Amino acid sequence: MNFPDELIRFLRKAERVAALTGAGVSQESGLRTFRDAQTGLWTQYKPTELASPEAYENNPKLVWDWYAWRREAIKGVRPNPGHYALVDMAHQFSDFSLITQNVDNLHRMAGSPDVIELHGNLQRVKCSSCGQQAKDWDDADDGVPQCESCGGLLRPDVVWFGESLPRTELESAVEAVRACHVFFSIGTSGTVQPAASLAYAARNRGAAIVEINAEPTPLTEKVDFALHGKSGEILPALLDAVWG
Ligand code: BV8
Ligand code: ZN
Repeated sequence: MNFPDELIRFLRKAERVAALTGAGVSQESGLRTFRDAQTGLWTQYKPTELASPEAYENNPKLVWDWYAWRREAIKGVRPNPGHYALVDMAHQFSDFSLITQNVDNLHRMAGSPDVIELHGNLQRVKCSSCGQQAKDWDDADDGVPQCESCGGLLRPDVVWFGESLPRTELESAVEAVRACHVFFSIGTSGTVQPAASLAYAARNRGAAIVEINAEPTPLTEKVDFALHGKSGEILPALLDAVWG
């Protein structure tokens, strides 16, 4: 796999870098992306229908079970070479920020030290009333498990459509974008806001934008370097070409 000399030169001298990842980086780990149709008993639902406070209000058990099913589904899933390449890439720059839209915990599992999780994490569960993190809960429970402090119903600690992003994470992401010389957009269709705006904010600050994605996206025509293909193949090859 060869890369433009200009990109290689640029990365060799870059100091501050930010990367935003989406479901595409987990696709080679066997996780379907949001674009893919739901599988199994969830086929009749669209993620946007279930990942919302309204859906949880109307039918907490259905939403709880969907997330319990997703936690179960990722038990056997492991990071892929793309996740590991991002762990290595972080050491090549004086300042590297990894921002993810994914809730699958695979960046942490791969060893990325600080991951800015814009949309939360499937492995975390909190109380829908008092917000306290739940240490453990019984997934087999036939209802929705309750908070041990206040008895409120538990919910996944993820950001639903219509919910605001956690303030600290969003501020860290905006800070990283403000300062970066290079911004990677990896495995994301750039359809969900405000995450999708980060690339444009970086571009407006004069950062070079590198897109690594299986197919073109609305961002593609605005980037400096568009690398189309699988992130699990491109990222390790890029690491090798620049710092090999
Ligand atoms: C908010 C956690 C303020 C839950 C997620 C109308 C117009 C515009 C915006 C809105 C609107 N109405 C509402 C909004 C805002 C809304 C939004 O953006 N909606 C969209 C659908 C239009 N956003 C919100 O609500 C956000 N909050 O705005 O707060 C507010 C407050 C009150 C009222 C209004 C606003 C909250 C958004 C967070 C939602 N939570 N996840 C869960 O997971 O269950 S979003 C979820 O979907 C993911 O986290 C991710 O962000 C998104 C999926 O996107 P991608 O990751 O990009 O995945 P996708 O499948 O789309 O693309 C994958 C790409 O990878 C593809 O391009 C594919 O080609 C590529 N690929 C595949 N394989 C590979 C690959 N690339 C490389 N290698 C491969 N192997
Ligand atoms: Zn509680």
